[in-house]
Amino acid sequence: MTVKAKREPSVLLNPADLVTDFDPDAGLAKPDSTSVRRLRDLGGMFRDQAAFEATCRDENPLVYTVQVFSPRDHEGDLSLGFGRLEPGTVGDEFYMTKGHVHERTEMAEIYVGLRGRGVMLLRNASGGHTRALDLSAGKIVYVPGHTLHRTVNCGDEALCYFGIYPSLAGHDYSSLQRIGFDAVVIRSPEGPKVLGKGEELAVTR
Ligand code: PAN
Ligand code: ZN
Repeated sequence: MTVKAKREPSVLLNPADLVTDFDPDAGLAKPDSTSVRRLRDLGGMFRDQAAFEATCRDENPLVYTVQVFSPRDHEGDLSLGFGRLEPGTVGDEFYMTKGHVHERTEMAEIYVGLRGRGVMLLRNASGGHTRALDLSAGKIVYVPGHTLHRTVNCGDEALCYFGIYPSLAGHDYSSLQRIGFDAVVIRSPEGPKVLGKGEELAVTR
């Protein structure tokens, strides 16, 4: 019996959808979608609730923008998220993303630091302690599947990066509320510090 080779659908129907310009500072020229997070979207995530409320009282500053390039979202496809995280703090804690685990938890992601000074917090979704890795310009961080991930801007300029992930990965923010990160990144006179349960954590570079 002969088995016919399965015909793959052509993906090059519209090549114009498969290419975009980008700028490491400003992002993508032709994003397929854009989302903006302001400080009030991050309620309950900073350790100093009084400082959070004081900062939000009169204004609602921009914290980060994510532009997604996702030409196709079938099994096997990839998407790219360009993140731009503004500099700032709530109390002494640096601005950060919400953080999530992928809905398809087994799916990994690769982050590429483009500009600025940043840290990624990673935590196994089944527990264990949070780890801190350098995500400054010129760094690449591999986020394995089953891992909560958050980016933190610990510099004085915007932190810009790419995250490249399977298009079907999805974002689960509810596990974050259950598990969270047991570490914060704070400004100190000696420079940025990552504090785990009361003790300073080393940043893997
Ligand atoms: C990134 C993130 C981006 C924003 O593209 O979505 O850094 O972080 P939150 O989604 O946690 O708000 C990514 O990890 N995508 O999978
Ligand atoms: Zn992700």
